[in-house]
Amino acid sequence: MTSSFSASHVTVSGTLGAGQPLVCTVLPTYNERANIGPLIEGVLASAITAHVVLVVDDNSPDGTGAVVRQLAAEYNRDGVQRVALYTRAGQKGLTSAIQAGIDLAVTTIGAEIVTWMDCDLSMPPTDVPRLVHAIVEGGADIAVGSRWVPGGTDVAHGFMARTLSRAINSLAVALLGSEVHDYTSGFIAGRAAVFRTLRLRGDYGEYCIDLLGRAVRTGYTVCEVPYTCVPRTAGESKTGANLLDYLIKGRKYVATIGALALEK
Ligand SMILES: Nc1nc2c(ncn2[C@@H]2O[C@H](COP(=O)(O)OP(=O)(O)OP(=O)(O)O)[C@@H](O)[C@H]2O)c(=O)[nH]1
Ligand SMILES: [Mg+2]
Repeated sequence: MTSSFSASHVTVSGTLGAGQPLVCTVLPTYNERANIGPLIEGVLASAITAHVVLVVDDNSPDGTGAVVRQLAAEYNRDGVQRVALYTRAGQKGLTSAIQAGIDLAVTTIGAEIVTWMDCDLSMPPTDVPRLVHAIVEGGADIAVGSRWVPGGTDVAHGFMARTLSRAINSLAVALLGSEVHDYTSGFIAGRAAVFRTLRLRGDYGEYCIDLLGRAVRTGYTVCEVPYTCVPRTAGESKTGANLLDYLIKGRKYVATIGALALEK
């Protein structure tokens, strides 16, 4: 089976948010059947401008793609496409899935702003407009959903994971710059122009440190928007939750910070 994109001719009608920037939210999924429906509905219900949701699914065995196809049939009416599905077969990986989504969003869909987030509902879809607003009204090039600025917090993870995240982010702030306090956020919005110059690198969450570190260095305006990370209530974490999982992840993050600091 080859990869397929069910929105090869995405058309966004002039009646949908005329004069406003088109936003595309990329949703990378692997086995998120129970979460993807409420997430798509939440993103589209709270949208403040013309908005397309693009799910990049790695052929999830739990049938995530079928849920998306059904929602697409409901939402895509009157020549206006709001929900698109890109199914990658024989390919896996969070970073490459997000990058594939960004490429389609910028080139095929013609989005002026691209956002993305985890699909476990830990990042509230109602916060997407706040990120978009920081770009459209606030003039930022990149907006970062941040747990580690005043007004933000993480009630999803235990003490060990939060402490590790804070320690890694403190190191990143010290070595990469204090423009960002949640380098491992994964809840991002950015102007299309940013993604024409910066491509994601890495396998998993470290791509975010790398992207934000290079964005700061490039001189892009990065703005943090506080949000509350809430627990996943359905499906399984792809990261795991034991000490070994966190240490393996943490080592990669520290290595990424170190490599970027030396790359100057
Ligand atoms: N397309 C695609 N998406 C993935 C892959 N691995 C993880 N994801 C998605 O990446 C997002 C983050 O995964 P989570 O399971 O929430 O893992 P996490 O956020 O690192 O860990 P938690 O802190 O436990 O939430 C979710 O939307 C996953 O479905 C993958 O290989 N391909
Ligand atoms: Mg998550």
